[in-house]
Amino acid sequence: MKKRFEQTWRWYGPNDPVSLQDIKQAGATGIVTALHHIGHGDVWPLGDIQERKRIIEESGLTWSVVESVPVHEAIKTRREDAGQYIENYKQSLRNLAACGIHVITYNFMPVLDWTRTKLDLEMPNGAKALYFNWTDLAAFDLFVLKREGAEADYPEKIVTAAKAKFSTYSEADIEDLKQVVLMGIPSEKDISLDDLQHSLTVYKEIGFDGLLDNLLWFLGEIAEVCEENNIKMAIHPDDPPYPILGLPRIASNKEDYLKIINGVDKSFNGVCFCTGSLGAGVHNNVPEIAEAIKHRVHFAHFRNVKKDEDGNFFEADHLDGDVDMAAVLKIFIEENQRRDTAIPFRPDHGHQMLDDLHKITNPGYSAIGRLRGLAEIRGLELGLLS
Ligand code: DNO
Repeated sequence: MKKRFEQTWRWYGPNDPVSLQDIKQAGATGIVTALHHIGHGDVWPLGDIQERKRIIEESGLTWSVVESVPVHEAIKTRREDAGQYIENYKQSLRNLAACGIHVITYNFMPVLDWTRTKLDLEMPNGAKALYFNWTDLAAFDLFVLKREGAEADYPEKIVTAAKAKFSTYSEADIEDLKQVVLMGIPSEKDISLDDLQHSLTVYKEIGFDGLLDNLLWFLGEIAEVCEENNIKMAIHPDDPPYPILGLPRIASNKEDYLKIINGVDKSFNGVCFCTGSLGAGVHNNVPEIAEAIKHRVHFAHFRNVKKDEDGNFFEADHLDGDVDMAAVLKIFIEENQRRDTAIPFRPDHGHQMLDDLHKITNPGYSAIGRLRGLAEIRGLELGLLS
């Protein structure tokens, strides 16, 4: 019998409006979660991990993947006090491994995690999608953040459009845009404009090469603990896969990923392959990237995007965007047959649709849109396997 992927689902913990029971009904068996109540950089206590695991297992599910153990800014910037944060990170990894949890997602994006400019772009069928628009980002950058030299980072056409658009914004529009751009992970603290401004100066010094060095240094520091505890680290791509707001980004395309996996050439050092994040890059050929790094993929996010000629994109239905999902799946299905344990994937994001339109949901993480995505991907996998 051919091996199938492990079907997982991101759950934000006991406060997530989507319950573990809902997730079971969607057909997933694995949970992807994190201890969002633990401050970035602090050790994840054994007791808290055990408690979360108990809740998940009581529902008949398995805690398969951690997303994420956040990497503290002190490590990303290799600040003087970074050593303490490395020790904490290692202890969190040991504690997770002691509970039987071995796949850890993380990212190395400076300051901001994923970035969008609108969370409720209405689709022709009335569903709502997440959206990224360069003109809005430039408007934020130039007139809200007021970053020095920002104009030079955008094509003239975008600067002109941003000026025109910003002049029509009300106070409320500006506040909305600010909130959306600075928004972080639900139930974690959003970043403030002041923090962001401060970080811009720090990262300007570090640049692309410095940030890549810091990542490889971090991986080198945790290598022994990962190998001893059979931990698999999975770096999430930059989302979107471009330097934004003048911040360097080092996990945006095939070349970046090859530098990362070859930089610390050990099997623990792997990738969370996100088709949506990589697919947002106008020069990224997602199946080609999958082919190049499939051997190091420890976890996958399946999601789709549709881009326009300026690189603006919205999140499309899972099988209906620019990414050829069948081509990507074929590569991972084949890879999965070579593995001892099935590759876990989750349907990443989904449209807010049907009943969820009347509910308060976490942007991208409402139940029904993801249920649709999971069902479509599961069907596609089965079809390709037969
Ligand atoms: C967005 C997610 C990201 C991702 C983290 C991984 O929905 O894909 O938030 O979980 O960047 O560290």
